[in-house]
Amino acid sequence: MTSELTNSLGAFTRAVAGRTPESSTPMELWTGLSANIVDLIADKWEKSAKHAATGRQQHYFSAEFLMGRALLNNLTNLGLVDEAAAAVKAHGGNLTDVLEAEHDAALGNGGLGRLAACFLDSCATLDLPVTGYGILYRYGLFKQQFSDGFQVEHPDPWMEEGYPFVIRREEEARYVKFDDMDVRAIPYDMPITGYGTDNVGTLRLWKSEPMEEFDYDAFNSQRFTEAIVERERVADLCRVLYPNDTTYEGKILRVRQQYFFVSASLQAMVDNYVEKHGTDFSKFAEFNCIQLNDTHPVLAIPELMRILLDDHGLTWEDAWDITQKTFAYTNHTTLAEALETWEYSIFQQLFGRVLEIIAEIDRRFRNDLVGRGISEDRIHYLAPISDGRIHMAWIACYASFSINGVAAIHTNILKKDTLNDWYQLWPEKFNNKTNGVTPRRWLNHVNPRLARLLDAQVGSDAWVSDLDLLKPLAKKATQKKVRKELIKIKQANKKDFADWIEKRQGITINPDAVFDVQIKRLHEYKRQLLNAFYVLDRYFQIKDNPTLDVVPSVAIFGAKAAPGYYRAKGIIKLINTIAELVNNDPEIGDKLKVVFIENYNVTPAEKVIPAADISEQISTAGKEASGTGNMKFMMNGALTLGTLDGANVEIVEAVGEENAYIFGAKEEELPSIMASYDPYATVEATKGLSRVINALTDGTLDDNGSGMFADIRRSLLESGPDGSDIYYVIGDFASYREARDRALEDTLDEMEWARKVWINITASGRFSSDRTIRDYAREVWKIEPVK
Ligand code: Z15
Repeated sequence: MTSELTNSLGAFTRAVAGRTPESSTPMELWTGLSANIVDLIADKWEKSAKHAATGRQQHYFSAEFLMGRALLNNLTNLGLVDEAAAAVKAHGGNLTDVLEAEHDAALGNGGLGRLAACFLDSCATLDLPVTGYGILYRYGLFKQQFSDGFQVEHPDPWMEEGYPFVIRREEEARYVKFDDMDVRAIPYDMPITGYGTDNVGTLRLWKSEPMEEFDYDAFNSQRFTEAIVERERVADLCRVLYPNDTTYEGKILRVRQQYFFVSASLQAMVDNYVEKHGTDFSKFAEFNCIQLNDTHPVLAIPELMRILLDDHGLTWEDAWDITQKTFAYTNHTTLAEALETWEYSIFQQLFGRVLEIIAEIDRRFRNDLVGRGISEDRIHYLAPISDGRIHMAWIACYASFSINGVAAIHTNILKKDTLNDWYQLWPEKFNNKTNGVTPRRWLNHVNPRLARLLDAQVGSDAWVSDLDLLKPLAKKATQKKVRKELIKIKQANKKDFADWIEKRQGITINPDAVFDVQIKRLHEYKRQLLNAFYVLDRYFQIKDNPTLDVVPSVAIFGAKAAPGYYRAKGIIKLINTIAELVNNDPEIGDKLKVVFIENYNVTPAEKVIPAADISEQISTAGKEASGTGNMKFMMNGALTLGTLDGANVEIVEAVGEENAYIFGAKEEELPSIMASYDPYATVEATKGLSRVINALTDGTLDDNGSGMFADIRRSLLESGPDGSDIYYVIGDFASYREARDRALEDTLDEMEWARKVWINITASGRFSSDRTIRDYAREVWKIEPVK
């Protein structure tokens, strides 16, 4: 009997590709199958949206949503994986090839964007009335290529071949006005399915278009080219995702993007409110709440004020009261270079009225604080406008009823340092919401072997939407059978990864070696350099003593550097250069290999995480707000080799110190350490380290004359603001080496290692984004599931 999908798939490939499924390419089959799936979702989606709109709603504003692939996720949620495989097969194709044809929707840089994607998944699964709002970037995060070991960036036109998972909603278009241009904002809605529920959420991504498709006058005159240029200027707005993670760039296009998407989103929200409740806005904040994902959408604060004041005639007091009850702000970093401040003159040029409103917020803020007896200096520092700049984080802190950090240690640092003044003023606003990741994608989908073991142990797949069900299984760590199963699963996953990377990059690795993985954006504070130095040190050790008995390991990296971040790019070149040296030395063989996954993204993460033995989470203590990769590795049975930073602290708390490898200076120790830190002397005092550092410039490693390696060396050893090893790479090296050596040795006792692995997996429940979202829903958003 042919299934429904088998019958319908042909109709969809004919519609989208104009071909029979038999002659469709994998990409065409992907498009057809995806359109078919949207067809199957449509009715539930419509119902969910109508239903959610009747009560209190939550709105998640984010400049980034790093969604990755959608098809398999949706097939899984709908319980249609087997049927889809059969349908594709019936037409002479193969589902795996079809799934592999999908582009990643990389509308985000790293942790912040992927967190937003995990949150949407949890909201849908928990039946919560939450909508995401962002930008439909035409180009996602750049594609990374290595050329002679250097990173080269290429554009990522991710939906150019068609993308059925976003639906253009022409009738929901809005106008966004800048002082120098008006644009049309058209929403493209993406359905967000949940696991084991008919509820379907929405991600609304806005695209900019010219006010009128054709300026006929212009087109019919000599101004033809100008008319085209004008069109392009508008299309420019959403053209590209800015590729900086945790760094701020004061580009005018970027602030345009920010205003564009928050203005369009707020207009839609306010219109919906008026439609349901009329123009009495006193209940606006009862029905609507907005979470600001970092400061990128903070312009929503003055923009809501503008809409209420100018479009609906509210008084300042009423509008401000509503605004203060509507917004909640999440901070994601303590790094000073990430704090957004915009030049006053940019705001003057783009949106004078919004600036006027910010100036009034500023005036009232200053009065308010004078009234509280705060000193002039502090007021000046905290004011929305000071020294010719607009301070987005300060506007967020002042106007929001909730301010949260993303891990316990991070929230504490916010309270005691970064946002201490605000904490003193309004302690009740502060709360912690430790991040989480969705176990649907990051366990069930990426690691089917482990998922089936968990099914068997739990007695059902209930753990997929209730990860705390794994907790009582911890005691099975004593069972030999479970541990043997675990070992087999990891071996099989490693074999899969080895095959994948061989096919993708032509590098052969031994699946029996220990897989040690560091995948994240390239940043000095994340200390990929520490990892690279370890590898180089080990290489020298083996060279000095070829019979040295080492545990074979593969150091696996994946990282993109912001295109303008010179030193990060130098570190990429360094890792590739070390890889070249190590991998081509016959004396080294399988003892040590280095793999740099090119074009690291959500999909490569899905391939490598289930295969990892060791999870590198080695940021300088106090610098990584939370980290979320750490949680994905834990769920998949990799042990954390890390500092007491971000959510690592809570991971260690959950598994016990004996089930992780913790090293390095602690956050509270670092200020006094750094006060008298002498990196040069520390190099001298650390066995093997001077050889490693010297290799940067003594001819051992060749940076093709770029000067990048000398720059890295300088950043560590030279004194001055750009030197002095501010991330304490040299200082933590000995302690890191000891911990990593110990972890490698410990893998030799396979059964004992498997015990630790099991403890990690079964303790990962609190790092499910379902837990995080329940906490937001209960404590901040005040929303209930809608059935
Ligand atoms: C970003 O990915 C993060 C923070 C930022 O301020 C920006 Cl602009 C981008 C990351 C944090 O570095 C990471 O520690 C955290 O886990 C993640 O946000 C999600 O909260």
